[in-house]
Amino acid sequence: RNQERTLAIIKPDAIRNLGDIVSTIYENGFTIARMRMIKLSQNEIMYFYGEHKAKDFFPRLVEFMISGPIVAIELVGSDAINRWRSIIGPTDSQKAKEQGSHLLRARFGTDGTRNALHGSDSATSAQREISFFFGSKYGTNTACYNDTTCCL
Ligand code: YYY
Ligand code: MG
Repeated sequence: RNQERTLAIIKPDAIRNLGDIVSTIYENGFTIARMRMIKLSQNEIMYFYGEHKAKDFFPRLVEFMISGPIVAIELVGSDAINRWRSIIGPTDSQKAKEQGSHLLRARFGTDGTRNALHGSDSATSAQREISFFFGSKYGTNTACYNDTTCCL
């Protein structure tokens, strides 16, 4: 009922916790449709987070996200978009720690940049972000692998 898809990302600071995070995903009744580990280029991260390019934290965010591989996960579940965001908690991991030690950003994140996990914020974002990493169901993805012009 009300099945949705959303994009989760395990960020570079939480890759070592992949196992615990996958367990938590299934404990919360989600299904993993697709998953891939990838190290994105600077241009690819800048494109992915394009909505934030004018923010003061953008350079810090980009540097962090290219510091190591990430794991992109297409999640399926009821009310998946909002429910995944409530499971990870607020953007700032310190705030997450105040709200509850079970929150994934409380468990695995450090601060407002190194926050362990991503979750799409709307159906429109989810569709764009899933396509970025996985493309159409059977075709190739639209993410640019080698700094090609689609990214900037
Ligand atoms: O959706 P969410 O990830 O919770 O936060 P956004 O406001 O979309 O920001 C995206 C990303 O940018 C956030 O996960 C960490 C980083 N960031 C930051 O480094 N410093 C901030 N003050 C705000 C966000
Ligand atoms: Mg966001």
